Amino acid sequence: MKPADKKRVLKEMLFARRFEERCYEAYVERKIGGFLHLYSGEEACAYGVLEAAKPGHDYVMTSYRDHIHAIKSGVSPKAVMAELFAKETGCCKGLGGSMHIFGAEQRFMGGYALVGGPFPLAAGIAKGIKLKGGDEICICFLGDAANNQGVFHESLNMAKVWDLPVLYVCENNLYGIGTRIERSTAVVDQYKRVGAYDIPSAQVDGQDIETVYDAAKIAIDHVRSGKGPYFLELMTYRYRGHSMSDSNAYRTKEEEQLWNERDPLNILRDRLVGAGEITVDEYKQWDTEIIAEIEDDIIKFAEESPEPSAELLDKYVLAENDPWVRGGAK
Ligand SMILES: Cc1ncc(C[n+]2csc(CCOP(=O)(O)OP(=O)(O)O)c2C)c(N)n1
Ligand SMILES: [Mg+2]
Repeated sequence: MKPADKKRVLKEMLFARRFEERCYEAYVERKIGGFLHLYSGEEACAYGVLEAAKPGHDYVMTSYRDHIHAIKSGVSPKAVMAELFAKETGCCKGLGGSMHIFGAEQRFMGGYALVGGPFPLAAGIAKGIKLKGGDEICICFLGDAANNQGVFHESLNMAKVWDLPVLYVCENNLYGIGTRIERSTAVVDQYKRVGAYDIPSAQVDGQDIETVYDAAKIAIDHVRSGKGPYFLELMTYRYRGHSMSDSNAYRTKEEEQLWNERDPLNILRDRLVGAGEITVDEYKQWDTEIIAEIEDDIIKFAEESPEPSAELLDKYVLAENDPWVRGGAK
């Protein structure tokens, strides 16, 4: 990554952190309802991989922990926040909510509530790319526990049989809700599991964005050059509970402390400060500006936007009523 890109992406990750923290507050204020899964602590995964990809050209999908992947894919933060506030200006007109962020124009093909649901969908998109002969790839981010779903095996098997242009990214945060990986999973190193399907793979530190970026470059080059699927495992940690309804009582303070010391933002910030690329004051200034932007621009927009009108209730139930579907997928 070039120094200028490192600076930009650090600022983007800081934005993501503040965006998610503000979501937490808005939930406590009851401005956001339903489920809310936050990504704080895992930012280097989405930013590192998507920095190495071509968002808007490549297709991206993930689980319910989806706000930041959508934003890095190009969905406007205002449209994401308005969606969380269930407002008509949201990216799904306020009808989807946190787990169902979508951006057709940006080729962000969704957050999904069903654990493992995106495995076969991503293979399907990749099959479509291959049939059409484009150089796009499909990038599917999912958690570690998702790999215990049957569709993991079915999808990876066919992805290899058909040598599909799909990159599976496993964000291994060591937990599926409150269950630690050793208690649910026979082979804890996830990258080893895809050897059963002859899919190349790697496991790297998901807290250091430069490591993630370098590993993602290799993975993406492999997939884009027509060599078939790749599986990238990123070792990471979420700071908050699984969702807002999780009291997060199953992890030790010592474990949390260890991961806090490997904060993805601090790792990159300290490196850039050490290299003289930024100063601590400059970083603090960014922080102040980002917090203000989120409040004055994004939250204000979401608060002031109208609720979905009653006419919208059945408009998007059938695909044939959706203008985007009628117009044909882009
Ligand atoms: C098919 C299905 N089974 C169970 C659930 C309940 N559930 C929601 S999240 C989750 C754990 C998923 O953990 P992981 O894949 O590691 O992702 P993380 O939340 O850690 O990012 C479970 C079991 C679900 N949503 N869908
Ligand atoms: Mg997990």
